[in-house]
Amino acid sequence: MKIIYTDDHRSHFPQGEVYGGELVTPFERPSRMEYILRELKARKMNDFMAPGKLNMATVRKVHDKGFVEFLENAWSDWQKAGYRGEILPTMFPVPGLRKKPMRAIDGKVGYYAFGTETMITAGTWKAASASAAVAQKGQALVSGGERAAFALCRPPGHHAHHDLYGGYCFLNNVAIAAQGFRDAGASRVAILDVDFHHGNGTQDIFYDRDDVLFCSLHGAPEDTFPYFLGFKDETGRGKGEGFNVNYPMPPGTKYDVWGAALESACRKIKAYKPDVLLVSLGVDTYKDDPISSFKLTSPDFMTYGARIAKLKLPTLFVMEGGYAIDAIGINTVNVIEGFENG
Ligand code: Q9C
Ligand code: ZN
Repeated sequence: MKIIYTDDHRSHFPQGEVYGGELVTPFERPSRMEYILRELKARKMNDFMAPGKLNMATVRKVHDKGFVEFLENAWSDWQKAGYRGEILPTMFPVPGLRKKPMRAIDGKVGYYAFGTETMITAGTWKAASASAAVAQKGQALVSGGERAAFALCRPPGHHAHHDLYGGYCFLNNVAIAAQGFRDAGASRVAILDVDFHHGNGTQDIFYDRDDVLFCSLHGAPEDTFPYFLGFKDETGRGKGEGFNVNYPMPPGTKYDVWGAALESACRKIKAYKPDVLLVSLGVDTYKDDPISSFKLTSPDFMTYGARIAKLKLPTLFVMEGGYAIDAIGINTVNVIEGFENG
C-alpha cells in the first residue's frame, strides 16, 4: 500500500516534556519515524509519496478559526512577549474561572490547551500542518480508489479537539481526513481508534454527528491520560446519539480482552455500513510501552491488522502514538502486514 510521509515532522522536537515533576526528553520524538521507516523498508514496503499542500478549508470544518490562528501565530506572539523558553501553559479556564477570549499570549495558551505535557516550539506549526497534509493525501488516494493507504503522521492528532491541543497533538489528522472523505462524497465514515489513549479530540469533533461513527479502545480514564473523557456512557449527543462507542479497559489488559473489544467494535462498524474506514493507529498498547499499561505482544499487532482487513472496507491508517522506540517499527508494520495478508 502507498505510504505518505514527509521529513517536515522533524521541525517539531520540544526541549522537554513535563513528566512526573521533571522536564524529560519528549516521549513523542522524531526518531519514532526513523524506526517505522526502517522497518517498512526492511519488509519491502517502499511505495512512498509526499503530501501535497494542506487544504485549510477542510481543516476549518473540524477546528475553530481562532484555534487554528493561535497555532499558526503562537511562536511569534511568544517571542514578542519576550519569553526565552518554549510555549507552555500555566493557567487554565477550569470550571469556576471564565473561558473568555484572551489578548495576552499566556492567556491564549491556557485557553487553547488542555494539559502541560505538550510544548509548542518554533517549528511546531510547520510540522503539525505537514502532518495534517499527510493525512489529507492519504484520504485523497483512498477517495481516488486505492484499497488502503498509510498516512505516516507526526505529530499525532487524535487528542486535538475542535479548539484544544494537548497529548502531543495539535491538529486532528484523522478528523481532517474523515471530513475530507465526506467532502469527497462518502456518506458514512467510521473511525476505529486503537491507540492506548482515548481519542478525546476525535470524539469531541464528531460527538454531535451521525455521519461519522467513532469507536475507541483505550485505557480507562480513571487510570490514565487523558483522564477526563473516554467513559463508556459517552455515546454521542443529539443526532450523534449512538455514534460514539468507548471501550475503556483496565491496566494490564492483554489480547484476550482487547481482541474481544476489537471484535465488538468491528461488528458495530460493519452494521453502520460505512463507505470508508479510518484507523487511528497508535501502537502504545504494546507491553513494553514506557507510558502505557496494556500488554499486547508484537504478534498481536499482526493478528488485529488481519481482523481489520476482514471488514473489507477502503481503509486509511493514520499514525498516532507508540513510545517503545525499539519496537515501534515492528509493531506498526505488523499491523500493516497483517492487514495486507488478511
Ligand atoms: N504518565 C498519544 O499517544 N502524558 N498521546 C502521558 C504518562 C501524555 C499520549 C503521561 C500522553 C499523550 C498520541
Ligand atoms: Zn497514545
